[in-house]
Amino acid sequence: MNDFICVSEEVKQAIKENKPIVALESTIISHGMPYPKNVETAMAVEAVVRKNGAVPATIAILKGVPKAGLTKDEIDYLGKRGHDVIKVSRRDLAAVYAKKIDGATTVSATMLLANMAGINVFATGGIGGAHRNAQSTFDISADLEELARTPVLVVCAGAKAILDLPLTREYLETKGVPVYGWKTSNMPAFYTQTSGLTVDYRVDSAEEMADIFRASREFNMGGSLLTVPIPSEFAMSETAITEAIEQALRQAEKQNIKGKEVTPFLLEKVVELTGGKSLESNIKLVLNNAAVASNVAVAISKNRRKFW
Ligand code: PSU
Ligand code: MN
Repeated sequence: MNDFICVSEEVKQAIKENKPIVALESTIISHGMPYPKNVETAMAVEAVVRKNGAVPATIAILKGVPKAGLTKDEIDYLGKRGHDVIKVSRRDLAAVYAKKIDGATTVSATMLLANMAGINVFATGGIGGAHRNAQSTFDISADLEELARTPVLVVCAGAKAILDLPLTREYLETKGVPVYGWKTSNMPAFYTQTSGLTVDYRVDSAEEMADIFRASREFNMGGSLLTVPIPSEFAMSETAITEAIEQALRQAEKQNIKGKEVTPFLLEKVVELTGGKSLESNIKLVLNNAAVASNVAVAISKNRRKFW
């Protein structure tokens, strides 16, 4: 474990005893959902992790201190401050630390910090990816590069169709990031169960995923992506979500939204345009991913052979 990151007593103990731990990101709290649903969801996700036998470690930077394992008050603080907290991806870490300010970590920064702390399973909703027109804008999330280099298993519901999913898929392939499908061969598209794309390998149990992930560590392969389809009862209608996404994209273009603002802007607009329906689906799939991630973390920790 690295001393640079402040790990809560509970998480520290779990690391020492090789107990299962699931890392959780904080940009989803500050920038991914509105208050107070963001805080309620973050707490519910932690409860699901515990119920499934693992220890939750929500990751963020508070007054410059990178932390793994937040208190309820700290989660509440991030949720209330929302967009006033800096959205921190890999490139922001050093400055936010040295300036002693608050930062909510994206998938990329959460992976990096989780790995520093010795945590190797991470649950979230969706990852960032190649945006539409990335061919000319070069707007490709740092999440994809992080997956290529940092040996953490990220459990998500795929990527949102606000992105160019085929380009995102190709990029992962180029970078050598394995994409697994939880009980499916189709890559899910966040609000819907399929994207029309395939995964590299279907995985049918937590034990199988644990074996594969352990092997990926031995081969020094970098990160892995386990995609879990949203449970069918919570999935959205393809036409409703497509329409909302198209409209959100048009508004982003009209308002000339750029850089790190793009994803939070689109997420917010989609919630608005679906009358909050997409938010409910979003919450359900995050809870589902947290349960799957916990089961995999438990399976990984059962094998006492340590590769890291
Ligand atoms: N996609 C979602 N919800 C989210 C995000 C992505 O469905 O909350 C957040 C995650 O923190 C992710 C980040 O790492 O947005 C990606 O931002 P960007 O596209 O600017 O890299
Ligand atoms: Mn971007």
